[in-house]
Amino acid sequence: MSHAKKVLTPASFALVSALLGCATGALAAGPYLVSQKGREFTPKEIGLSRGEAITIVNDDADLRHHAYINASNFTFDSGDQEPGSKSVVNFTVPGTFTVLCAIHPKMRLVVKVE
Ligand SMILES: [Cu+2]
Repeated sequence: MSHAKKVLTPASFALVSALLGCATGALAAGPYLVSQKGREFTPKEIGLSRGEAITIVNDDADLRHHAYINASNFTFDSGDQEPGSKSVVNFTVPGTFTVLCAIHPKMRLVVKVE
C-alpha cells in the first residue's frame, strides 16, 4: 500500500523560511509579506499606500488556508492555499480591509490602505 499523502519537503520549507527571514530584515518598503502560521496572520495589521501589494504565505506545514476579502468596494479570494503557497493581493483602492480565512474563522488581518 502506498502513502501518497502530500507533505512539504524540508527543502521547500527552508526556502520559505529564508524568504521570510529576508523580509523581516528589511521592513521599510514592500514587498509586504504576511505569514499564515498557527492559525493566525503575522503581522495582524499592516499599512499600505494605494497600489501596493501584500504576499500572503502559508507557513503552516500541514494546514490549508483560504484568504478572502469581502468589502463593498474591494474583494479578493485566494482559493485554497496549500502549505508553502503564496497569494498576492494588490490593493487598488483606499480604505480599511479585513482579510479573513474561510477555513479558520478566528484568523484576521487588517489592511489599512491610504
Ligand atoms: Cu486559515
